[in-house]
Amino acid sequence: TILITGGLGQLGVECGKLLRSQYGAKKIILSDIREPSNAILQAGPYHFVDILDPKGLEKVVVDNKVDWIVHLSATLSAKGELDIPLATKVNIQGMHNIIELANHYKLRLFVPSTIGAFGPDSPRNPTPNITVQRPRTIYGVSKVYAELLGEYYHHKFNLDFRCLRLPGVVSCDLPGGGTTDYAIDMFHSAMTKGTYECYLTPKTTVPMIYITDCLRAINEFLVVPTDTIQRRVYNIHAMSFHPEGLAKEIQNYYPAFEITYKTDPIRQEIADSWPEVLDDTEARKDWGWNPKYDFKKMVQTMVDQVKVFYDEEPQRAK
Ligand code: VAH
Repeated sequence: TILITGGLGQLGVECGKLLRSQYGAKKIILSDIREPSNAILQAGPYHFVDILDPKGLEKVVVDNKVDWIVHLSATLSAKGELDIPLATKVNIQGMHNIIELANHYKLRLFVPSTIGAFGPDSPRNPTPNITVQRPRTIYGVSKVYAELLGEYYHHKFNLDFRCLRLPGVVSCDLPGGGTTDYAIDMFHSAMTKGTYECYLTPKTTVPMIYITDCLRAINEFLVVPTDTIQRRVYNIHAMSFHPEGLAKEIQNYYPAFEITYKTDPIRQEIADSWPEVLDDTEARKDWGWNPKYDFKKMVQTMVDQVKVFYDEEPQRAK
């Protein structure tokens, strides 16, 4: 059985769907600390579990004979800068609880890291797997902690810890609290308003990945035999783009779409400290990582997805 924490989040919901299609609905438990929709409840097991409650976590693991944990709960970059104590609790204490549990029951543990685990002192183009990591967000600091803790438990206790440093994930579902969310917001605004006021400057370039590629990477990496992976933490890369480039591509579908700019200094400073391109040579060599969505295919797919999103529930466009 696989337990997904952050099961109601941007990655959690879609990750649940993918893993259930692979292993069967009953084998995948979504958990979060929010009330699930009826659709979520009908799709398969859901448990209200707080990663800050070790006993509650342990009960779900024991009662359901969990053997893998996909730990997606996190306070993202921008939200973390507005509530450092929350980000510290969720991303650091939460990670500690999860890894202690995984080690106690010898579970396979996947935890995503991020381009945000690098900072202004790291090489930006490309950013290698191993380099200086001095992130300037509590989110980034907490993800470096997660990487280091995971590698430590692997070397000390042979815990099967696996981690992928993810680019900004583009998906129809709005995550909330990220710095890369502009890319998602732009599609929704292009469809519903025809204009978008971007909080980053036109040429701010960061690595991005379409959610289908991101979840396929996690799914494939989860089953790679542990002795064929050379490292516990890998960069994966798919594409890099900036707001101006994205707006131009969207105008191929919405010719009247207009973008304006009103920089948010907090999120601009975060984005400027992040890589522009991740070097993912080793992931490609060691376990066959290979993205299928390039920039144009991602935009095409997102335009179609956002259309469905509003066609299904027109009131969402209010
Ligand atoms: C954020 N979307 O913006 C997340 C992600 C790489 C960025 O970690 O914080």
